[in-house]
Amino acid sequence: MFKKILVANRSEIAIRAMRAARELGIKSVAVYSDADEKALHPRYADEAYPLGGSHPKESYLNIKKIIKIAKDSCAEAIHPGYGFLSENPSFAYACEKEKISFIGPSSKVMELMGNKIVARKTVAASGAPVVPGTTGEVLGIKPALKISSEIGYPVIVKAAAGGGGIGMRIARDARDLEDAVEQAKATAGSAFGDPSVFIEKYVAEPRHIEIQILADKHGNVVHLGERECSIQRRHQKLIEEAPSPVMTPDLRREMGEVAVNIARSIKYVNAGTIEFIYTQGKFYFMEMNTRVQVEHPITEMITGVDIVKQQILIAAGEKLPFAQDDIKINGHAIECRINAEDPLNNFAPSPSKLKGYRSPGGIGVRVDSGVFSSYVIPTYYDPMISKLIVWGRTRDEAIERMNRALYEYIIVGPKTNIPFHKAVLANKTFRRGELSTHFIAEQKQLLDETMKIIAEEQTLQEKLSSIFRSETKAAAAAAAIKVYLAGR
Ligand code: MV4
Repeated sequence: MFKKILVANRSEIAIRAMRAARELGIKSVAVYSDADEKALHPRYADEAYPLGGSHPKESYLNIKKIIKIAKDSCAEAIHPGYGFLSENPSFAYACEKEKISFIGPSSKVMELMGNKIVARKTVAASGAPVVPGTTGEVLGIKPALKISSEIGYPVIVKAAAGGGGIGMRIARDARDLEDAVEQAKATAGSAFGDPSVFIEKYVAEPRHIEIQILADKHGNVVHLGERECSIQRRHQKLIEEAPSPVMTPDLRREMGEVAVNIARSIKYVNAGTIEFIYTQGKFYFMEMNTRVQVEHPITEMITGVDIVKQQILIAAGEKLPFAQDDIKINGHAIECRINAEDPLNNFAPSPSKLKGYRSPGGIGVRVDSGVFSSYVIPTYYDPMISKLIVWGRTRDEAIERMNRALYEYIIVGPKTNIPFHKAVLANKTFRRGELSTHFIAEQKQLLDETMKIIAEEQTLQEKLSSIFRSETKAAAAAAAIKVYLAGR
């Protein structure tokens, strides 16, 4: 087992990884940027070293510095978290070269799945269903027109180096196609330095359902069921839940087996996620994520498996301690991403000082965060304040519990998306579980509902702000809670 690992990330996911390390008796090394000098993650660690600079390029994306700190501090492994360097094959390769265990797959497998054309080909060869479309790169408008008329319009043009929706273009008919290909190529070229694109039939109102897998170095692969991630806005997930409202035991077995086969076919090692789009009982492979995902806690809540701990154990060469039949799904979990952003101003980031902060608690509530009262949210990184995760015996209980937890949350300072979450949870279509990736775009009344909720809570928020302006910290916290509870 490792004695010490470095966590090459910040905020809640850095703390998440260090918590797993601590439970395993492993020392943790944090790295931090100038902007994160007062953050929680360097304090949680056993050792912490500055990266210098605040911009991601100077700090959390600086491969050389991170590798040097790992070597100087004698860390035997690096956990990359999500985002930043987590899916960068050059970083995984640098670790391999320096004989540092990368807590993730090999750089080769990461590269394979990073190219969506190669991933699509590889995965189709494993027998997994892919959306009808091109076998490889689209090499001109003539073959693009040919394949598109064969599969039928509308089609979607996607960047090989893409993911997260960058460089995607929909073509409604043959007249649209040339522009779509040109624009997709241009965006992909400037965003990724790789203009290659491919074409798929466009699936109109899909759900985004993903399967969590774990694969060890001994050829054991299991899946931990699915997550429904359809509630997203411009490719930013907002609410995730597990299980999916449309899942049945048979469909889970089928999607799970497909996901496990994909992992086996590429000799995958680490936690991983196979993303599918789902429509009308059918599902198709989209992408594979080779990192731990933001929303992994909902799977932990319904399976009892510590996914990050398993990542570390897998990297250390341990065998998975359970087989597929040992994995049982228990109850329902929901995650709301709590962001410092203004839902009434196009969700613009609203990073500022947390003048007052108290997170919810009680039965079935988990808050993963890297913030605290008086913390200043830096402008350099994504403005997530926390992940609020609840568990309930049923979906209805989980929804009510999330609602209750959102109402307990005190955040004074930045604008947050909490009122928007409350609006989604109250939405009848959401309550019926009738979701698609277009849910937020279609449910236009959500913003009006959000505005109403903000108006209703304005007096309360003003009282809280004035308390935190005028009183000493301890007195303010006590007074805020009193006002807050009276405000219900
Ligand atoms: C699609 C699609 C419809 N048809 N592919 C978006 C990002 C990338 N993960 C794949 N994406 C999509 N691919 C076909 N053939 C619709 C989407 C899509 C989407 C997928 C998952 C989650 C949110 C989404 C939002 C808009 C579009």
